[in-house]
Amino acid sequence: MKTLLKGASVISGEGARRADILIDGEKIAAVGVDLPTDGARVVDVSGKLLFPGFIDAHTHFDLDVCNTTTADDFETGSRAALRGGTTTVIDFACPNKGESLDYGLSLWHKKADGRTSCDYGFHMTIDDWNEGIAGELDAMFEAGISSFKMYMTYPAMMIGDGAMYEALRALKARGGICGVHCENSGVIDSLIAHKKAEGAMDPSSHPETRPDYLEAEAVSRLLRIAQAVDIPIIIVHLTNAAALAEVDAARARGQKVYVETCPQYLMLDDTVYYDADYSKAARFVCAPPIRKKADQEALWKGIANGRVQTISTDHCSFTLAQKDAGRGDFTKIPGGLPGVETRGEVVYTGGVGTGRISLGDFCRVMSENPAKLYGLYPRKGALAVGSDADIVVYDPEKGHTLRAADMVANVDYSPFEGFETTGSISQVWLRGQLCVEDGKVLVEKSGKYLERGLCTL
Ligand code: DUC
Ligand code: ZN
Repeated sequence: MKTLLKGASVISGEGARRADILIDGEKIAAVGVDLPTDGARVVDVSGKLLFPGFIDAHTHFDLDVCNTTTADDFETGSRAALRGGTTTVIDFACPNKGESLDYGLSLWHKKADGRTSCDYGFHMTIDDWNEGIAGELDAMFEAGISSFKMYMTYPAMMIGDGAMYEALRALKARGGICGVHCENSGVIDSLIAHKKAEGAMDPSSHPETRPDYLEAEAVSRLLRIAQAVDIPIIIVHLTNAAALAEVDAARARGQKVYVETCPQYLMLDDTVYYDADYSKAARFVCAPPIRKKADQEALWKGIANGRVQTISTDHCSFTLAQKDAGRGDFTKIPGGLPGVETRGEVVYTGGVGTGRISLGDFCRVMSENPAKLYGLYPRKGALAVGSDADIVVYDPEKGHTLRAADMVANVDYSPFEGFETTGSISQVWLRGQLCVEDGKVLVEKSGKYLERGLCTL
């Protein structure tokens, strides 16, 4: 079955060009001006922008956090992703300390296989370092896992500097790459203890105990550890100008560093934590926390001048009832925000819509760079002959208002409630199948597990 998407602008990291796209089965068969119909079904997409399906390389579906489980599992989270133009997610398989990587991988396959509506892969979390884990790395690469995650905070998951050095050495030997959550755990714990002693238990204590410079300190330390290993590194969910300056310094001494940020750090500021209504403030609790307006601008500039490579969501959703667990103790608020359903339209609006970034920049951070970074390019991240026909049809003229009530994620609020979008997603194609049209999800659970190769960015 052939389909011809006719009359749109096709976007790549280089910018826009007028072209039609011919889909044959699951793949793109041709891209060019005025392609012949040749018996294909013709879909008129004139006036629209065609992007390679968005890739969200940072989701947490069906994850146990803070004595509860995320509101979105693979079924609801991936359906929300697809509705928002995301045709590939890479979620974090997360064995507990003491469990094997193989156990973690099998568990994540059980959570995801047969239930996921977009294509998916897994990063593997390394929260322990010993001979057993080291001995499992080759099998992880054979299973298509080429990227890993380590934490510099959260006692249940963090790994010390020495262990991180050893783990990075082992990854380097295999061409692997690692994303790291950077926050200074020890000082944050002390700041929390002081707030508790003062009786300052509201959500506003959350950002005050996790300041930007303690993220920057961890970024700086991680980058020196990566320097000792001589390995490229990814800073996940980087939030602020001081942390980005540490990346600039490492790059100036010749290190390869990739930076990911998230829509909440680009679009929201820390005044959200000071609402007198507990429920309104608690819904924004995530780590690292949302920062200042000046940090937003630094991140947008970083995208425009190529210092920030990708925007993922860190989608880790909890209902307002789950967020209620922290009334009277901000440390008990489960940390994380929903965002997988809104990333495309929010980033388009805040970036392209305001002129802060170009269409090419948008395509790079949403699709092309994550595909290269995580070993999926050019199967994903490109509208090119032979690539999977994962296509977002974006209508730049038809804005709308974001409302949680209209969304399919399993969560009763959106951090972007009431946000007016510039343009909207009108269709989403996954491997040649029209899966979303005008906000309706037409096809579910047809996602495939992706075995990934090495980073090519
Ligand atoms: N931060 C959050 O807020 N939630 C999930 C994991 C993380 O790093
Ligand atoms: Zn995360």
